[in-house]
Amino acid sequence: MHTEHRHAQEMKAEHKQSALNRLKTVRGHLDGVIAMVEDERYCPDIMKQVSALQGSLEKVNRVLMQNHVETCVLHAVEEGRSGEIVDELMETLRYTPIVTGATGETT
Ligand SMILES: [Cu+2]
Repeated sequence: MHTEHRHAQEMKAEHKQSALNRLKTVRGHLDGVIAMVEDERYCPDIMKQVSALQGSLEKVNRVLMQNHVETCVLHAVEEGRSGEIVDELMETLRYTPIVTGATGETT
């Protein structure tokens, strides 16, 4: 049922930078965790780092969600496509445990 979405709205520069910075930090962190597994480090220590990575990725989604609301969603509402965008938002919430406050942190 998913259609390919064009990103008609440019990302806000601050959100783009924030998302990129966070993702690149995750990449470096992930390399460290891979090295931990290769070294057969203590399992709970590795799990702690994986959990931290998951939290970092949730924050990326939070940034992307904020960008999406501030650009695409507002634009869609202005164009009178409210129903369509609400459906899409509800679908998007599946990807974001952050809406439940699971990560407990704001950016
Ligand atoms: Cu968007």
